[in-house]
Amino acid sequence: MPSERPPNGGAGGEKTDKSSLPAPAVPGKSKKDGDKSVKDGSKKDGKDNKEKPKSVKGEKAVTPDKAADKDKSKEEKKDEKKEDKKEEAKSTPEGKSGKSKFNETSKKEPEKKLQLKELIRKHLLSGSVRMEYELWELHQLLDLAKVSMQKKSTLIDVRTPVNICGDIHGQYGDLMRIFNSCGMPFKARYLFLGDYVDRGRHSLEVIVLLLACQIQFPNNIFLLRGNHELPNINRVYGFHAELRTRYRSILDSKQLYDHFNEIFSEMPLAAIVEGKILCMHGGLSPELNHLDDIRKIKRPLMIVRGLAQDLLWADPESGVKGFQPNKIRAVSHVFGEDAVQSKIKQLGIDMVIRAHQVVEFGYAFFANRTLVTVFSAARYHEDLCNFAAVVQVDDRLELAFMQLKPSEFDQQKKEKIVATMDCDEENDDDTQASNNNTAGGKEEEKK
Ligand SMILES: [Mn+2]
Repeated sequence: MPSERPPNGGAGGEKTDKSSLPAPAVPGKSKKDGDKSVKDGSKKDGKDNKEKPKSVKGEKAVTPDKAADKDKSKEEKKDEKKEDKKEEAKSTPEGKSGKSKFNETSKKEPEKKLQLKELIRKHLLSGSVRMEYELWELHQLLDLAKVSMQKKSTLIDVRTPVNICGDIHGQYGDLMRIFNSCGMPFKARYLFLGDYVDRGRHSLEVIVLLLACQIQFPNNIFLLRGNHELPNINRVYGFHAELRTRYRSILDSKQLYDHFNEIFSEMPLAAIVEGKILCMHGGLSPELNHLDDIRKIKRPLMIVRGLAQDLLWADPESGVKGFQPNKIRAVSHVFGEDAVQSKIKQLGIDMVIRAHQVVEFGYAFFANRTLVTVFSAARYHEDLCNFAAVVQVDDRLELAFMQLKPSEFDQQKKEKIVATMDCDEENDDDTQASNNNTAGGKEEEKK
């Protein structure tokens, strides 16, 4: 079963753990046509149909994450200690006054200053290749990111047009494909719904590029927190191991890992697009009765509970009445169609867009199309063949869906067999990333 467990109960940080595979949590009747509120035209062109993955049936949604509650206490204590020090870190991003505890590292090269634009340029020009980052530049980036996050409300206001992306999970190639298709981050507006790290092989490239863009283009790039931006999760599911592998010194990698999680704790938890579309990583909450309930949540949050926890972890589920305990994840809630309908009425919004579950075509509807699940990591697991998708909201609040196809699936499978026989080193096919996808048809959203 898909499970994300705390260190003691878990698989020791193996991101490819087979046990973390599909669970039948279904975010709804997404493919049903003829709903009055939205016309779904996006999958009707022959191209898309041709490319449909064979191996995934129905609208299976994977809930890869299970909560990791039980063994938190150690983490919590550590985290609390950290809180004390945090005050000091609110200084200038360049850390000239040495306020951040991470400046030890940057101090070694005090004359160097992060060239943010250059960093972004380098990423966008090189495509999806692995980058080399100096420790001091990462710490400086994180200091800047912190200042930038702290300026934002826990519920951020986002204007249209906007591209809304679900989980990326270290699939840097997919992030590049998204930028190629929907527009470069200095031109187009993006809202990311969290889960940048873990599982994929390039968590660092994904989170570095996105943080850099958010700092450089604060009115265009918005990042929300996902449940993988929690230390008890990203310690186990890949991010921690990636840093350890790339920065061999235990002290260096620990400082870096802690610094990242400090920034994650400052991330906003939800967004509201033009006052009408509520977006978050997980889902709704019985404790969400007014949008101000989200605005009132104070950050940093090292541990999430109650409303914040539901925003990061909850799932929609067919057949459920109201809110029920989320048994698959062992944390937070599942909520039924009735809960979506009553909450959107109560909150005075049109609809909800969230991520957090793998869906076959990259997006799926729920509750009479008043909720959309979007997932932006294609072929998320070697046994899956899911599309990635991006929800594009235009000025009239109409939705379109851009899909990235797992088109190389069969070919890659063959190559993998050959590669294994040759004892080949891993090679990144990500570089093929191109916009070999089609924008979906226009979807009209109700008023
Ligand atoms: Mn998630």
